[in-house]
Amino acid sequence: MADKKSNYSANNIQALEGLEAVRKRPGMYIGSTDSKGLHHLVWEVVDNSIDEHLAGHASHIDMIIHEDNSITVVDNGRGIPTGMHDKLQKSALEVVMTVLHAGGKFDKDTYKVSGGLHGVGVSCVNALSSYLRAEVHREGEIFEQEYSQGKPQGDVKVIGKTDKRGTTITFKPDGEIFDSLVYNFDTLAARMRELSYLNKGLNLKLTDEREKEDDGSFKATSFYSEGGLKEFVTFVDESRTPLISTPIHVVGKEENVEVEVAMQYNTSFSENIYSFVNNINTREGGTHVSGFRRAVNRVFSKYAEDNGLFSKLKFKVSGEDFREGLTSVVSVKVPEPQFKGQTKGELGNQEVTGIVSRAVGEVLAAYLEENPKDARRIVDKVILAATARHAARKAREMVQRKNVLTGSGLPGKLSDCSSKDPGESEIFLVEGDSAGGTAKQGRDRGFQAILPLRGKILNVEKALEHKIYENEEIKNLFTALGVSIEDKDGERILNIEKLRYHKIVIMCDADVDGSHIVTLILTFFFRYMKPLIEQGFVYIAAPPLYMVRKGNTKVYAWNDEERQDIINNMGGPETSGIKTQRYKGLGEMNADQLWETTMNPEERILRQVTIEDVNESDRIFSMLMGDEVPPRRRFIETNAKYANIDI
Ligand code: 0RA
Repeated sequence: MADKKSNYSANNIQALEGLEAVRKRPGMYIGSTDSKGLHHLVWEVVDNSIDEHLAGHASHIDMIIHEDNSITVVDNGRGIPTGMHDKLQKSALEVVMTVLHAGGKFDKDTYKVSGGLHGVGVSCVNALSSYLRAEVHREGEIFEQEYSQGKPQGDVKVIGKTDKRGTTITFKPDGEIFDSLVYNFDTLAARMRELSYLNKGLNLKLTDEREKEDDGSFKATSFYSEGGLKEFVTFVDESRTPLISTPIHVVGKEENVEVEVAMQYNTSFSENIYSFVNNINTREGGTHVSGFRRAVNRVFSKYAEDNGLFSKLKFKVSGEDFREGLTSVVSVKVPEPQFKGQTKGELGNQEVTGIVSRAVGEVLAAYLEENPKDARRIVDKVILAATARHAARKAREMVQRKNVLTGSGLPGKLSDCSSKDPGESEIFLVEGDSAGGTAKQGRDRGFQAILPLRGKILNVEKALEHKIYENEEIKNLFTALGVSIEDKDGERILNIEKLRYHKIVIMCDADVDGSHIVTLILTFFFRYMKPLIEQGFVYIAAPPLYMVRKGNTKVYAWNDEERQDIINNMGGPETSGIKTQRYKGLGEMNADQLWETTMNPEERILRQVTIEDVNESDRIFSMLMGDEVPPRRRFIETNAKYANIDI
């Protein structure tokens, strides 16, 4: 990579705010001080390295997780400037590291990740680290400065000569700030994989010094993508069956906005859009996604009309139908992005809609003309989607009308609670009638309802939609919960205004079968009642695995460690004085025990189901519940305990 003579001068950096503010209110700057915030620190540093890549100056980024959970990020960019800052009479390096927002705008022509969503700068990371060391290779010399909680521990020192360029940042997150200090390899690796697809030609490497491989080397993984977004789409669709031979690829540029899109149709029923602005995942979409959808609707509608392909249909084809089974990655680079929405995960720049729509429309129209066979296959799929949606709507209306006719419509199997206040009411979805019976005896009927479900509920991932609404267990679920699906402008909307319980608790055996059933139920919620998960109404009960008994004393344990501790505390080892009972299922507990351990709000453990990453969850559900066996086996092998599905 050519080392362009940089036009940067140390004086371009403006001093803004002190770092005390960051330590006082870390949440304001990095979102939270939990594990999410902890990982955010890494991305703040990496974003700067990515900016160097976007500006054409860096080809390699290495990340190391050290044994003590400190992190090193190495890049071969230009290196943080080290010259004297006139106004502040300090090295620019010190200014970048200790002054909030100092790392900001230098050359406006380049797209900056760090000007986007994250953008609080590497000085924030410094403020929130008990220790940080910056090493810069620049203009033949190696510079170094160390800090503690953002405060320099000495001046910038020259510690040697070098023929390399780049920046190395090592930091240890401050235990006074963060609740959790342990980095997750998979979380870091997943984002680095994503970054490699988004930045083709960039080499990324992750090393974990906490873990050794069999040959004694540290656990490590590297990412590099030649094909960029096309490979991204192929990767996320690995467990789906493609409809066309290679993904459709769009590259365009207008008014300084760069557009890149890759899209692939598959035989599944869901739409998956991954969208990015300056490499940042925009989970709530925005103007770039609107532009993409607009182009897909427009181009396919016109193509189908022009060729008379919709002429026999007795109903309208909706936007949703055009996107069923469509996986796409929409990535734009915008010089000055505006982010909106609750989590600032939505692009607001209006001009981007038209730019993306034009770029995608042009390529897509040409593609359909040039590939008539693929075009036909896609249109057939769209017609199928429209037909299925029509049938599903009819089935749904039948079920919902029947409920109106039969009065309250509550299922006979439901043992409802007396309270009518959803805010205090809970419903337990229990596997099987026998466990259902125990739960019914054990519950507090004032606010706890029980709905037994037949063993394995329908795998909605494989069933046709109208079959789903005709399924007895699923009908019961809809009516018991008081929610319904309605059509609005051809899109399905879940109406939860009449939701009857604000805690929906899935209660299954703590074994492989039980977790399979939990997964089936979660798949259903994820596909058809996602807002209930998003709003935090869905939980998983955690029944104990063991009861340790000594005389009349009974203590429950939720894992092997706890069990051993209890045995030790009772003066262990296990004898006929001290005995462990392994609960294989809920059915082995009597009503009192079930109440005491799993249902009583004072004692129980409930795990709230959250969606951290919609797309990743989608991928995992299709894999776990779909047809392809090898990816599922791989997933289960790597996540096995029994697989704890962490969505
Ligand atoms: C300020 C200005 C320039 C680069 C950087 C900061 C920079 C920061 C980080 C953080 C990690 N790696 C980094 N690489 C560069 C522009 C420098 C120039 O124009 O020479």
